[in-house]
Amino acid sequence: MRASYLLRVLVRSAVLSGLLLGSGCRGDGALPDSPYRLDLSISPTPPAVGPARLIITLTDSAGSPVEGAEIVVEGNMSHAGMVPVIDTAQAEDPGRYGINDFTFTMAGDWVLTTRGVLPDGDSVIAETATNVVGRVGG
Ligand SMILES: [Cu+2]
Repeated sequence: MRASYLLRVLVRSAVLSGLLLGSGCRGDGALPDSPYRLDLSISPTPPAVGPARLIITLTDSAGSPVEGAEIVVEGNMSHAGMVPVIDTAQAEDPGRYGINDFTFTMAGDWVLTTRGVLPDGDSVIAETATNVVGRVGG
């Protein structure tokens, strides 16, 4: 399985339920009518239980970085009964946002929902499926 966490980008009124992806590699990023592209990468890959670094890049239709967005990532597991993990990304470089210690609380299948609100009020949503492994070396 490839460690590509690039997923579809949905703009506004995105329906998130039912979008669980079975594999970590899917698609080319944006819906045809989406003016934005939102990519999420996770370090390390695959992530382990505990803190991981998330890097989010946001670009417009011309590939230019989009600054000043408010970006929040919510992690949910594929089974019921888990408390979601929610964290806010900090701007790092133009069009790049990061979370240094997004904490995966359990091994298994996760879906990260990244929501971005742009300065002009537009919103972007992307979903990223990943498998979290047990902590290595205790
Ligand atoms: Cu769980």
